[in-house]
Amino acid sequence: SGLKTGGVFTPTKDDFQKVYNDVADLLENNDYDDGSYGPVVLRLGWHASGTFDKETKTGGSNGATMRFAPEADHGANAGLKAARDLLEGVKQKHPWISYSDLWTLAAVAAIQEMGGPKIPWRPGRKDGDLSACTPDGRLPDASKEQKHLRAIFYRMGFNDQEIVALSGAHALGRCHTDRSGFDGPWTFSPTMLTNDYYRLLLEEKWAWKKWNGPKQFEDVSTKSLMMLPTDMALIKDKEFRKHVERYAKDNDLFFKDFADAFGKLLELGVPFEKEEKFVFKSTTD
Ligand code: DDH
Repeated sequence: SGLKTGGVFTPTKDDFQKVYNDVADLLENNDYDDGSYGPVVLRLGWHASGTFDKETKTGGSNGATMRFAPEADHGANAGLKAARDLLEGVKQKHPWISYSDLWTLAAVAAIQEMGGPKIPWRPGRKDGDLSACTPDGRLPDASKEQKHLRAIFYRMGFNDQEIVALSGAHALGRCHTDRSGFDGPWTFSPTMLTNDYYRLLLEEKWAWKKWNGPKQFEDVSTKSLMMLPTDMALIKDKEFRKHVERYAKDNDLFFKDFADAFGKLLELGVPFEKEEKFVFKSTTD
């Protein structure tokens, strides 16, 4: 466990594994959504990181600025309070960890505990203040298509293949009418990470849902699954579609590329002092 040198606590890998374990213990909960906080905790890590702008080197997970009103209230972050509140108990128990390290580590735990790949992770993020909040509009708008996707993700420093790999996270969780306005899950197993998102995109027949809510697609056969306009853009666009087809055929390839891209996402703009990354034990290992 951590060393105390001159009153300063220096956490070791074991200390971070304890944080991982405490997060993992909180995820399963039959009173919440589909029985797990995993998807919303993952989304917190993604939205904390996905504000990065490579030109100005602003945004990203360093700072955990979503704690503050301007950023917490951005439309894209609606509902993420559930995840921030859940993790507050872990922060109280391990006060030495920064919120920005905690939120990204928790996203790693969520992925691994929902059957996804190991995501090597390293500490080093420091919490910032309100002045580091990013302007609204840096996260993707689900009503748009490929041009917007490229503008948003190229700004972070991702390419087409990485955009498609990251989007496979929509195998998990669901849309909530009281958060984004959209409704429903993308897959039949929203608490288990698989390549089903890609398979369903290609194999199901999708049509506009007839309702009063924002424009979204539903699967024609069961009408219980959904796709956002940005999801459908991945099969409309030839370059994107190529990767959807690769991941639909090969779950191992998806896991590998997802782990690489997600690991990169969590590190955007963070001035790390150390190279060493930790691979956490999952509770099922
Ligand atoms: Fe997403 N996402 N996401 N998403 N996302 C929503 C839910 C979840 C977009 C829009 C939405 C990624 C990319 C995109 C997760 C992870 C990731 C919802 C519904 C909308 C809308 C929110 C709600 O109503 O509660 C758009 C647009 C994009 C895009 O253009 C690419 C990425 C890259 C990830 C990731 O983690 C790497 C997860 C998980 C959820 C489910 C949350 C939940 O509460 O359940």
